[in-house]
Amino acid sequence: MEKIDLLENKCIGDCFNKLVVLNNEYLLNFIFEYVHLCNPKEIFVSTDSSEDISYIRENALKKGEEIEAAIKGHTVHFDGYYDQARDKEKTKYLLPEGVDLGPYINSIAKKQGCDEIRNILKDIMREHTLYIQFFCLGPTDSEFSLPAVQLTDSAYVAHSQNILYRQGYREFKKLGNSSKFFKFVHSQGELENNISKNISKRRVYIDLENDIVFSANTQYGGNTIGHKKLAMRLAINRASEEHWLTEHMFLMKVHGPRGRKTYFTGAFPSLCGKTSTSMIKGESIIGDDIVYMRVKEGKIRAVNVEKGMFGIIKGINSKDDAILWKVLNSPGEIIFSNVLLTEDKNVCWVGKDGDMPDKGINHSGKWYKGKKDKEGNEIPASHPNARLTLDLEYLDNFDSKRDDPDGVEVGGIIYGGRDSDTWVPVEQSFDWTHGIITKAASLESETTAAALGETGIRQFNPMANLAFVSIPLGKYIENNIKFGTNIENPPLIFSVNYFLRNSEGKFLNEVEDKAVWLKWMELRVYNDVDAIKTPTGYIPEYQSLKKLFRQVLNKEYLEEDYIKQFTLRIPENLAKIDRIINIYKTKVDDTPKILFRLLEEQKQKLQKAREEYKDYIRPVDY
Ligand code: OXD
Ligand code: MN
Repeated sequence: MEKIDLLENKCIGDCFNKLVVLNNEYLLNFIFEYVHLCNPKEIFVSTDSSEDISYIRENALKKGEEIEAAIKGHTVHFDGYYDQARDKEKTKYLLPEGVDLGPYINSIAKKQGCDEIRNILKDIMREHTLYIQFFCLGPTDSEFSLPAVQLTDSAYVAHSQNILYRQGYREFKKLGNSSKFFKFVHSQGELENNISKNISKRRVYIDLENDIVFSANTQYGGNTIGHKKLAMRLAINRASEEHWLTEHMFLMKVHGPRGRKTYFTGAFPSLCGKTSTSMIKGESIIGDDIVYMRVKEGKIRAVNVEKGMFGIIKGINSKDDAILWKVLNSPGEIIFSNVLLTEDKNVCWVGKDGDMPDKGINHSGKWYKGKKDKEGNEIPASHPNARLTLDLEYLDNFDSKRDDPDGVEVGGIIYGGRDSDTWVPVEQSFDWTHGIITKAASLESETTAAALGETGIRQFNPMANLAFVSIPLGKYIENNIKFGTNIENPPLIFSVNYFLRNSEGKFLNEVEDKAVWLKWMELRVYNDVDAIKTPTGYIPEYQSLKKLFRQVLNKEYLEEDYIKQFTLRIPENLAKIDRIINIYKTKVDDTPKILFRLLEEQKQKLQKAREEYKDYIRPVDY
């Protein structure tokens, strides 16, 4: 038989048998189809065994996709100069005729897109080894578990996945002859100096009907690590069908008075403080990027979809990030990407303690201080989106509940973005629906280096999830509203803003202040602290913050700072509501009516307050 022969011939050692014992005809057909199309030189199939996991890591080094650094276990990988972030433009949904997901969701006609990607993938792996890996998204043996298979010809991608996701070969054994799993096909394409050469043919195409994502001619993790943002897009669709949620959120434990423990999730766009919040000193981390949430016995429970961190390294230093700093300076399995590697194999990045060396290797090749790119821009020593990839278990603040099959009960949900002029640093919504509409669905954020394109532009980014939403936006908002409305005591919903500035453009808060906001939110979950009711939500009283600043940061918190930070900016808030209403009216189909009603109500409250007070209301004036 052609199928069996082809696979058997290409499989290294006993790899073919590893596929056969899974006893899944559908899986075998899927693998055959893409082996036939991509035509790899050979195939390695990974089980959950430590030998298989090591084989992949060794291959990444042997093939030059990673370079060993000075500290044991540390390796460095480079993506191409123009392949440093998620490619939003070339990431498209393959939609059948007649299906339209709205203007925020980039798509291509299915037939045309399939033809295009098949052409690109044809024989693309002929010089490469294909790695086939099995993972479980969410904890294993759990209602949350989603099995997923990855086909990739990059040992770096395969290695990253082994660090970031729970092994799932055993889950596939349990699955039997089922077609219900996610599938990813990735090829880095033709290489030049180990860098994807055909960037103009970079594509990420998503087939929701068959739960497959194709990714080609790219190496950057956000475009290639199937189980991360590619799976997230499939899981948002799956969650919508099955009435649960997939969100772009951290999951952490906040420690309250008398040993109280409360779990929070938080949604922030990439590079806006999600990882740093989940890493706040004194608290514990379960995850820093993606959660699944389900309602179980009247409570919202959440799990970390991943087991590792693919975090931004820029700015990490011994003072602000002591836990990560320690890990980054100790032996252990860590992949650094797009950092600066010096001749003596030290890893450096912008914002690291100490002086930056003036030469080394980085994402531009041989680098020296002052080097410019083709466009005449000075090349920084490390890319602003340079990353570290490690297992969360390395962290001293790791919370072992990460792998609990039941997940953890969520007490509070936080939404935050990069907002220089509108929201106060922390605010609680009036209730679930008010929070989903005026905080989550109204989130805006200034663009960052995590996606290609200009940075610093204010953009609508509901739930910090716009880049990954795979269902009509109106439906996604409605799902979020419904999710908490039938629950007796749903989690409280908060907004935070770490990026508020004064009229001279100066930040009004210190980086570390978020630790205080977190403790205040924890107290609010139990009604342990009073708050001031404003037209937009509940804000802290000065006295409670003063006390918390002393307790948490041992810092004197001045009332004049509090006033500047918590002054309600009515013109900015009104302008924001108008922008948001306009977006939902003109660009989103089937927006739930309640969204317009609540935003209009909020507008009226703000207008009334403006008449009563003035444009800017100080918190001490209520
Ligand atoms: C990420 C992203 O890498 O959102 O997590 O870009
Ligand atoms: Mn993310």
